Amino acid sequence: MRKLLVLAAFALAACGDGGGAQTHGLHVENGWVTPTPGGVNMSAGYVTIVNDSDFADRLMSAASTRAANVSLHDMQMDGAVMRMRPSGPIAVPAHGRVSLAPSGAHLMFNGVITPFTEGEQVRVQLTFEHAGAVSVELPVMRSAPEHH
Ligand SMILES: [Cu+2]
Repeated sequence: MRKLLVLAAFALAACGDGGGAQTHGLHVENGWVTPTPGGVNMSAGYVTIVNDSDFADRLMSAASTRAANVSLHDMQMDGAVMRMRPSGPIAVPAHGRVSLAPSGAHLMFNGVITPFTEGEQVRVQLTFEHAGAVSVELPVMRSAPEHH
């Protein structure tokens, strides 16, 4: 019975979906990706995921037509050295927010096809366990945008 109620709530949330990067009470803000100067074909992307719903969700994967693949990475200390490595799904608590930010979790673009240049937007599809696919346009910036 509880499961049915949860499903009904998701259906209601879907009806209220205003489009854009908001799905099931979940939205993405302050996103950006780093430029790929001179032959570099890797980029890091950062987003803040805001979950206004009563249900926890998880970011499962990311993809973009601009790169061969996009993976979820985090940073870990390896002795005295900070290294990045693939992470599992990124949990987004109910009524919570998670920030992917420099020195922490990020989206890793490998095999960037055409360079990411400052001032343009890179479309990225984020796939959540419950909210499904959320498409976002992330500006190419050298450093994090000001928070509003
Ligand atoms: Cu990485």
